[in-house]
Amino acid sequence: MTITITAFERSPDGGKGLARDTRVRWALEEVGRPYDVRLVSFPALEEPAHLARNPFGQIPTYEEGELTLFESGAIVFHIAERNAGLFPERASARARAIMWMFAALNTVEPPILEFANAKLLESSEPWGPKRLPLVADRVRSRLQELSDHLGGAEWLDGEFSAGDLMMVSVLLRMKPSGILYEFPSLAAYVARGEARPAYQRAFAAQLAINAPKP
Ligand SMILES: N[C@@H](CCC(=O)N[C@@H](CS)C(=O)NCC(=O)O)C(=O)O
Repeated sequence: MTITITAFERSPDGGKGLARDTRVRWALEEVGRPYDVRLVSFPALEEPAHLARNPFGQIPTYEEGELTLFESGAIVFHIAERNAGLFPERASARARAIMWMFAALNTVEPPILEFANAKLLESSEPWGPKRLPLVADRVRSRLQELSDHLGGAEWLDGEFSAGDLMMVSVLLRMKPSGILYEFPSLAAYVARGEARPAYQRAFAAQLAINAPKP
């Protein structure tokens, strides 16, 4: 069955791999499933054809036969459940991999998104420059906790899993600000994720679409 995902026709990050189709591409590459990509412009996100795939008018989406999914977490979960390679075999280890996926999306990503919004959308507000350091410190406090947990381990819980895929994907957004590098063990963890051949292929595929054109 052919898998089709949606991605931005032109991502605002210019190919840094921060749009959430990259995590879905990465998951598909890890499990060795080929996929097609439907590119969507910003206006097309709000058109009925796309709203039928995702009522919130966002990417990524995932289509396979009669199944249509949105939410990158649900999509990666589905891929991990249906294909070998992203969830451990033992039930308790699998439950913990799922826990780490939720931790990435529900505990670590929210302050990171708040920081991104404060930087990109609110910096020209009169209160923007005052708020940014507060939001940055909220990110730092989460990253410190995560770094304390990770210690010198390679991955969050034994072997690489969908939990790491999601956590690395979320942390990547803190590279441009430099805040990630305040936590050397997390920076090394992200670099290990980026070094995986499957990530490299996913990154290259989105870059081929989004790299600034001369
Ligand atoms: N929670 C959703 C968030 C999806 C999301 O924010 N997608 C962004 C691109 S990374 C988007 O489509 N933005 C355009 C918009 O919201 O209009 C997920 O994880 O899939």
